[in-house]
Amino acid sequence: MRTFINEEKFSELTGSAAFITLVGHLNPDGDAIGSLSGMYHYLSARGKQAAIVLNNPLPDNFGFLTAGLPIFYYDDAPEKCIEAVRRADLIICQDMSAPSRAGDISAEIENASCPKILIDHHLNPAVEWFDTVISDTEVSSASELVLLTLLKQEDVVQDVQKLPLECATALLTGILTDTNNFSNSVFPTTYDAAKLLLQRGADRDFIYREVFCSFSEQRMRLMGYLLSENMRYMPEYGTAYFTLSKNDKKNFSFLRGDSEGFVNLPLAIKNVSLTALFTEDDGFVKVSLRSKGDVDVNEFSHRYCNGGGHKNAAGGRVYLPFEEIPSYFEKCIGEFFAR
Ligand SMILES: [Mn+2]
Repeated sequence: MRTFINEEKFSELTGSAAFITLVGHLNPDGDAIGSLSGMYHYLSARGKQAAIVLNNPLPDNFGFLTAGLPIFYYDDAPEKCIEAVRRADLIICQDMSAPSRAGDISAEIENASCPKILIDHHLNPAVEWFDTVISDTEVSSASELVLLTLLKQEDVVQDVQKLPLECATALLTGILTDTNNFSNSVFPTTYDAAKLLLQRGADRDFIYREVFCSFSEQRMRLMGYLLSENMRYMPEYGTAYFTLSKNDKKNFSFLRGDSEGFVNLPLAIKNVSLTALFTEDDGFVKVSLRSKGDVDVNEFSHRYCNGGGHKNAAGGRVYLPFEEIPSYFEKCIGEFFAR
């Protein structure tokens, strides 16, 4: 659904700002950093000063998008993040539906008096916080929506060659990651966007290698262990899930980002249409959910996991002792599919 598109207002607000602060969601993913890095390179080429503010760093395999950028993480340097928000003439939030999704910097963003823009593809954008909202749920990613927005700017006017190469690389990375390499959330426009970015010179093979083929041996062994030892299959509900404990992480020298993509694996089982990965954290259990077809994990997460997202991809948190997760989840699944 297109709730609101206003490229003219985007043009006006970015045109009159000298320093622009770009913000993405907590636990940033490839689309968050792809869309932010893409926007950063576009604004830089237009002579704007900009900074990127995130709650916490990304997995190392996205280092090729962050190297050399003025990017601040609240976990490492809260004062730099606060300064970047306070000195901004304009704040652009991307790949997040509300300021609260930014993590510990949220209150600063809400209190900032400068204009704010939202560019996002999630359901129910919190429009009340923003001066203009560019929202479309029928695109693959925030990165695709950033591309559509930039193509309409008067210095680009549908000529993708006018965008910096680094911008094209970053936006294609966001599309590749949010669609899991074009396997989900792909719309006809997504291929058009990818075509334009390739024509601009983005190197798909390079991006694929960096993002999907740069993990450690230990990560591969952890994946094998989870699939063979921890995965539980509930054929009567077309559901498969696994758990990742702190102990498992320790045994396999877990690094941030190592479990990225694991939740998708059981979807390769013919009968499975809902998968979940539960990861033990401090004081809560992180939940990742994926589904095929009409099974709505956004709804599942709202009902049982204190979260949400998209129909076929959602996240959340459960506040239960880790060992109680299997019985809780299996009860929820029985209830969810009984309706
Ligand atoms: Mn996204």
